[in-house]
Amino acid sequence: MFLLKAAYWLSLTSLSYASVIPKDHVLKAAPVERQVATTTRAADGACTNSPLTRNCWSSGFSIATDFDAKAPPAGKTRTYNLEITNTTINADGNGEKRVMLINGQYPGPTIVADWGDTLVINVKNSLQHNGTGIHWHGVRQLNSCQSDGVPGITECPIAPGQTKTYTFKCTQFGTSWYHSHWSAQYGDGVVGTMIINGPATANYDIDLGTLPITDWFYREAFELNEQALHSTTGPPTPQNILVNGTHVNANGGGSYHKMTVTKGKKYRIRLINTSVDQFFHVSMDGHPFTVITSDFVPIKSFVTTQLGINIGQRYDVIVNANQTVGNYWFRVGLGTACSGNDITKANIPAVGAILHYSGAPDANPTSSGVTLATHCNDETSLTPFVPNTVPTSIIPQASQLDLDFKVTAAENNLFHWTINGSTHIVDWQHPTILKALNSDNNHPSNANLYEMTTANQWYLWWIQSTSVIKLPHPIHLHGHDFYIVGKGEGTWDSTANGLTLQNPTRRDVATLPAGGYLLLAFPADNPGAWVMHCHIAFHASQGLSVQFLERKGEIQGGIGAAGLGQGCESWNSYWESDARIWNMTDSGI
Ligand SMILES: *[C@@H]1O[C@H](CO)[C@@H](O)[C@H](O)[C@H]1NC(C)=O
Ligand SMILES: *[C@@H]1O[C@H](CO)[C@@H](O)[C@H](O)[C@H]1NC(C)=O
Ligand SMILES: *[C@@H]1O[C@H](CO)[C@@H](O)[C@H](O)[C@H]1NC(C)=O
Ligand SMILES: *[C@@H]1O[C@H](CO)[C@@H](O)[C@H](O)[C@H]1NC(C)=O
Ligand SMILES: *[C@@H]1O[C@H](CO)[C@@H](O)[C@H](O)[C@H]1NC(C)=O
Ligand SMILES: *[C@@H]1O[C@H](CO)[C@@H](O)[C@H](O)[C@H]1NC(C)=O
Ligand SMILES: *[C@@H]1O[C@H](CO)[C@@H](O)[C@H](O)[C@H]1NC(C)=O
Ligand SMILES: [Cu+2]
Repeated sequence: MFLLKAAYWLSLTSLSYASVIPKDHVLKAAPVERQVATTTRAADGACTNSPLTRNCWSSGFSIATDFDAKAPPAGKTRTYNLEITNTTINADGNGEKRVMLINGQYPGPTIVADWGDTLVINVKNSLQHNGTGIHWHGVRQLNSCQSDGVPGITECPIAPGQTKTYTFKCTQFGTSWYHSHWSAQYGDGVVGTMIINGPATANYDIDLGTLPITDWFYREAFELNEQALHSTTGPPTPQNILVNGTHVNANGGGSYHKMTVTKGKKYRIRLINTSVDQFFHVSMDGHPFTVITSDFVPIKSFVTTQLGINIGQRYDVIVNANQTVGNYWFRVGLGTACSGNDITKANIPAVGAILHYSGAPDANPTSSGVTLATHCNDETSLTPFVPNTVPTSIIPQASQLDLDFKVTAAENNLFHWTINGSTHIVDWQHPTILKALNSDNNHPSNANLYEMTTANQWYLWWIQSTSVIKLPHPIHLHGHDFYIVGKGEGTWDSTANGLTLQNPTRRDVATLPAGGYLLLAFPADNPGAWVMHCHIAFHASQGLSVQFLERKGEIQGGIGAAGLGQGCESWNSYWESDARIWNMTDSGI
């Protein structure tokens, strides 16, 4: 099955491909089957990236490059200015809702760079009464942890009126998003998408860009978060979903997002789940997806009629516009096995968006499609294109992190998740890396801090649910991709049975199965302080998080550090002044 797929895209590259890519980059090619290209453009003999040679990039760099080892060295510097303001928006025609937006847009501007470029992003906090901090989801931040954007871990929050500059190199390529990491704030609109151009494992003609899918609540995120913190019946449910920032609503208003295509071309669509609390399943009527990435990791491409996407996860897919000219539904189904959503009960034509062929009438589709799944489990068969092996020796050294919860009746039934008995609460005024740079090793127990001390040693983290509340949790790691060595229901038996050490799935968000375990491995190859947390915003606020302090003595003053102390001075003077009208009520992240 896979051989055919590999042959498929290799067949679309020119014969001179092998002679221009350095030898260690030449793929073990399966017998090449000739196929008719869907585009009129010819293959590029120089092996630069083009519709028929998406596996190429530039001299010495291709889809076969080990991006842990190197990235194109002399990239451009690209500068973005983002300003967060307090405003209102009517995203789905249901009426104005109070939000916090980036440059007045929802989603915020798409940040675009090439593999190897350096991004310089100035974030101005123009809110009157909130701090902020922006995290560039999935970006490795190699030696630039000061730009990871997690208040209380890698910075003090940006105080009202202040600007912070984030500077980092794009060592990987693909699709991602950025969002506020300051309490519940991203649920109020502080979200945008990112594209880092690079090679790909299958060919396409046109990049349609990012397609963020999110749950949409009619009430404000901070208010919902308070409700979730003091609820024993679980978080509130959303009233709608938005595809690329828009959708119809249950009362008949709003509009569908439309993607226009030309028959005969192939399109890349970058799917991102930017939800606060929704697992989605997506499909395109009559158009199977060729999946080429999971998060920032290129995978051996495969074809599927539907995909499940958990919060924070991304899949880049290619759609072949080879059907009869017309309109087709892009369908979004909810992982109703793990969450509820009012929109599933609404009498609307479909939940999703429209694939519109040029030349077709402007109308809602009448197409039909596959029945979408409702489970909340990750996709399987995600095989990284560049293989890696996790050493067997780490299995007996697995560090257990037990997941449970506690309810404090005396604090109005405050609901907290615990990891090894402790709820993660950050200290906005004393971020971990500032302490590390000041050689202050005094961390409170609710810092949930685990050290990774040995350079380049592999560590295996065993997240084990021990809770009577059995829910799937999308676990996200900063500063690294992790390798998913094992997962399952129940308790891991500590043996190697059923584990994957040869080229396991590699990504930055993985779902902990309900009531089960997740075994995540990664080497200590990036000094910094990196959080690993559940990406359900309500659960992160309820403390479902830990931080890894990795090689603390080697944390770089490096790029971005100049602002760290100054940022804390500004924050502390705001936080200790009368200008502050609210307290922190959650974990802070
Ligand atoms: C946003 O504006 C509203 C209405 O003026 C105000 O009540 C709220 O405090 C503001 N929020 C922030 C974070 O500045
Ligand atoms: C989503 O919207 C943005 C901004 O309008 C646009 O650039 C992008 O192409 C859209 N994505 C898709 C897949 O249609
Ligand atoms: C996004 O993740 C949430 C939470 O797990 C899930 O409920 C939702 O279905 C996902 N959305 C998509 C489009 O996969
Ligand atoms: C259309 O494209 C898909 C995906 O590449 C392919 O599986 C299918 O066979 C094609 N159908 C036709 C009618 O060419
Ligand atoms: C968490 O607690 C378990 C059980 O007490 C213990 O074995 C384990 O070492 C702790 N985890 C870490 C990373 O310290
Ligand atoms: C914030 O917390 C402090 C200490 O608990 C308390 O004195 C103060 O009244 C609180 N402020 C607000 C606005 O809730
Ligand atoms: C942030 O602003 C929202 C209102 O916009 C408010 O509910 C929340 O308490 C604020 N949080 C802090 C810690 O200032
Ligand atoms: Cu969770």
